[in-house]
Amino acid sequence: MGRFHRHTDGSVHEHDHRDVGDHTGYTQTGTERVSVLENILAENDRIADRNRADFAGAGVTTVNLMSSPGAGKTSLLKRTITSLEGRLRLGILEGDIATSLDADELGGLGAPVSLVNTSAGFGGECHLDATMVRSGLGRLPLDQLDLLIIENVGNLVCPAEFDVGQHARAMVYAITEGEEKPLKYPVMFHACEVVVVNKLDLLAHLDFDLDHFLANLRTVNPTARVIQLSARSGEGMAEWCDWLVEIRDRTAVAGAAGAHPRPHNAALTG
Ligand SMILES: Nc1nc2c(ncn2[C@@H]2O[C@H](COP(=O)(O)OP(=O)(O)OP(=O)(O)O)[C@@H](O)[C@H]2O)c(=O)[nH]1
Ligand SMILES: [Mg+2]
Repeated sequence: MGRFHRHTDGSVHEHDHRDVGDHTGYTQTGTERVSVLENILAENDRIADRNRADFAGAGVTTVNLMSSPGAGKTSLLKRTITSLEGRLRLGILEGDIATSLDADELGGLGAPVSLVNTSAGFGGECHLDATMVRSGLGRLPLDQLDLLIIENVGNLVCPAEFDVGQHARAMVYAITEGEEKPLKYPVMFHACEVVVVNKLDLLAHLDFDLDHFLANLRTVNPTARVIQLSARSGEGMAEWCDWLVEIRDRTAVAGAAGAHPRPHNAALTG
């Protein structure tokens, strides 16, 4: 899938404004490309709204967890399943291009896991979209869950561009990735309300400048909650789990009031 995205700019526009990029360089197919991409996004949003309605009907809160490959999503989820035991009934939708490796790792820990491989009928896409998520929901006992965490495909770009019906987006960033990543991949860092800064156990062994990273993050997302964590040592897990309980409580209250708005979307023009 080529690079495109949508941005919501409520201060200027009264409605969602789609930005599918400048396709004039494609002299033969520019117009067709724009309209195909707009159709794809519109269809995705329709399915995302259906997912959202189903989540509301089942009373389940959904978090879309994203990161670049290897930042530590699965490691974080393994600890999360055991840490939340007795507090929230958790389910996992595991997204990967191929293999059941992560789903197998997470299975048997006490949470139901549904695997969606994008190579199995979805063209091997580098992200989950709303239809892919929907395809995995039937394998989960949604009405017996409080919280569903979607482990998106490892990729620092495309996953942030697709609404899958989630209540909140969170990301894992590993300190081995370099301080400049928020500036180079602003859509992802901007889209998330929580940034888990992982692999802190390695801090003493790297020349990573945490303050520099945090300053870069603040330039693209001044309000993101930062949770410093090590999925290896367990440091920071309590704060992460408290946030999950908090988002669960927040959306449950909104649900009781009948409010299920489409959440804030990736909002940077490229
Ligand atoms: N030292 C250290 N290693 C970690 C930590 N978290 C994860 N790792 C290691 O980082 C590697 C990748 O972790 P995963 O949890 O598989 O990362 P992921 O984001 O799920 O990867 P993909 O699903 O492939 O995108 C593994 O070797 C983990 O053991 C951490 O906090 N500290
Ligand atoms: Mg993983």
